[in-house]
Amino acid sequence: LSYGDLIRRAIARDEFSVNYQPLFNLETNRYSGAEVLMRWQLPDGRWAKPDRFISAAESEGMIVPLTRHLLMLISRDVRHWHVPPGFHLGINVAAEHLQHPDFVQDIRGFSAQLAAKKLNITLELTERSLISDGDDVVKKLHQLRAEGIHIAIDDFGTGHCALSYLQTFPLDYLKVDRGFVNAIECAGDEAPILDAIINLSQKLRLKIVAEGVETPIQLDYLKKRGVIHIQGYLFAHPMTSSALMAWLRSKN
Ligand code: G
Ligand code: G
Ligand code: G
Ligand code: MN
Ligand code: NA
Repeated sequence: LSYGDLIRRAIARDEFSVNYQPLFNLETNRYSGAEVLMRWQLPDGRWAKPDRFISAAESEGMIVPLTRHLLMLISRDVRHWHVPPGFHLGINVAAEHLQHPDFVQDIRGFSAQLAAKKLNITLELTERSLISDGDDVVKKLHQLRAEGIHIAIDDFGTGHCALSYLQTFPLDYLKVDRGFVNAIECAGDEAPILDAIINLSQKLRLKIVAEGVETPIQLDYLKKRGVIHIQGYLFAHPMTSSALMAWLRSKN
């Protein structure tokens, strides 16, 4: 069996599940959303590595069916959620899905299923996915934004991309890659690239999310520079849907 066949069989056997990593908002001092992260538990109980099976799904033409399956799994979870209106849900979208003719319809259908919860759905795109078919993608993103979907650039700063795309595409958030946050190791450290990204986001009126925040020193650095949205192990690890609900009940 090819990796693609294994993924197809695993979808049929319901072996995929979803984890949610809470995002903390320093303005409200509350958890204000979560990023969706896909998980695959093999029949022998081991967990497949997400970066491995996701890149395999991409190269074997399975990322679109897998992401559609993921959207179904999320809907199944969210039905049991009690969250305030505007709670953020970040979903990673692969380049190939963005280019797919049914992309807008897939997201629209998903959003319609969850409409009652009034979530703030944010699609996390990589810089790489914006390179090809630019005009077509711009059109799709405008359509979705007109329907209340938000757009984030994931792993910002790692994409070998000309920055001009920041003015071409309709965007809401930059998620600064955790590598730039990791540059802050000790009190007194400077992180010039992180500072530049924060300044850039302010000039462009984009909101910024800091990823991979692991230490109080990093948190303090970000706080001092006005970063509001924080994601990282310092606050919360990825967790199951029911653990997320328990987390929000006890922390918010
Ligand atoms: O938990 P972490 O190891 O989950 O994720 C590893 C990588 O896999 C990250 O780059 C993350 O963005 C990606 N990833 C996790 N879940 C998904 C998903 O549902 N879709 C896509 N396209 N990527 C995902
Ligand atoms: O590429 P993307 O940003 O979507 O990937 C998210 C990945 O980052 C997931 O694998 C998630 O488990 C991981 N992650 C989340 N918070 C932290 C953190 O504080 N430190 C590290 N090293 N990884 C993190
Ligand atoms: O202590 P409490 O249950 O309120 O903390 C909730 C979560 O928020 C914890 O995971 C904690 O790490 C995180 N948290 C909230 N505010 C801060 C802060 O200012 N500094 C640090 N280090 N963690 C914080
Ligand atoms: Mn992401
Ligand atoms: Na990222």
